[in-house]
Amino acid sequence: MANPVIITCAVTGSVHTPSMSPHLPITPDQIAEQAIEAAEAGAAVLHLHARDPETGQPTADPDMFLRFLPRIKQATDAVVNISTGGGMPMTVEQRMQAADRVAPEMASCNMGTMNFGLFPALARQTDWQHVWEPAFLEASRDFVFKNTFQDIEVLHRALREGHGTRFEYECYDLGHLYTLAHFVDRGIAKPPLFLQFCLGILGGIGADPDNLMTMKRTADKLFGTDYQFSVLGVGRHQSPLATMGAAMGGHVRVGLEDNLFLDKGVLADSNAAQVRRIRQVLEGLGRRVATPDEARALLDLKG
Ligand code: KMH
Ligand code: ZN
Repeated sequence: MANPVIITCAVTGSVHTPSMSPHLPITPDQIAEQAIEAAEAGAAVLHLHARDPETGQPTADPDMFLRFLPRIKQATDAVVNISTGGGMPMTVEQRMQAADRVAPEMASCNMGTMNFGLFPALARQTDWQHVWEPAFLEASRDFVFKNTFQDIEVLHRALREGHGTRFEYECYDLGHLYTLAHFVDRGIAKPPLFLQFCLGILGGIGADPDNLMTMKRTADKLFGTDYQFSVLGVGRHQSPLATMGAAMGGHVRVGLEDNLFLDKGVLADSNAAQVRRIRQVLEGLGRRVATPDEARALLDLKG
């Protein structure tokens, strides 16, 4: 029987700006409320970033995370996943501070240094057309998303070995799967692995079904049965690629971090709206949505 499907909800991220949607949660209260509602709608995992409530800019300040985490933990049983991806232009040391303080069950680990086109630059999505946004293009132009071998190792030493945290391995291209295999070979990354196939970031693999198949085939080759995968397509690719991933036996990620819309031209009025939508699709496919404890069992989380 197929595993239940883990829905991860990435609640706010660090790329979209408050001016793009009035529904993007920014303040600690908004992040807590939307995260709780997403969990109630069926998200077993909450992927969390923090923002400065005054400016809306991403922040790595652990105290800002601590303004919403206790509320989320008190109200839900969802797995808390703290981003170590942070936002531009934080250093890796800054990006991992919050996870190091909180010792979460899960944190993200980005599997390679890359150019990272802030995707709203390509798909601002007001009508799901690709709209070129000069400000975003400019911001992405000379940005390097730094995730060196050393950075990945430092994250494992601090979080995996230090706190028993497991990772959402963010893989934006095929090479990232090979990098992960290298860390498995060295005994630094340990199965069961939770791979997030991230499709559609400029600088990474494009968002199309053939590429998703290739990511999956490559992961099969490298990791055999010792892994679970989830699919994240950015912007308008979110729902179709998540659906395809689930049909292939994978898990799904939705949320306003990756896509602001619910339908063409219609902003999602909350993260929960996207969770409810994908849940409906999954149940229509005959798949059951995983509870947080089922996610913990599948991914061998510390609980
Ligand atoms: N924004 C996503 C495409 C992280 O937070 O570590 C990838 C991400 C990175 O979620
Ligand atoms: Zn993130």
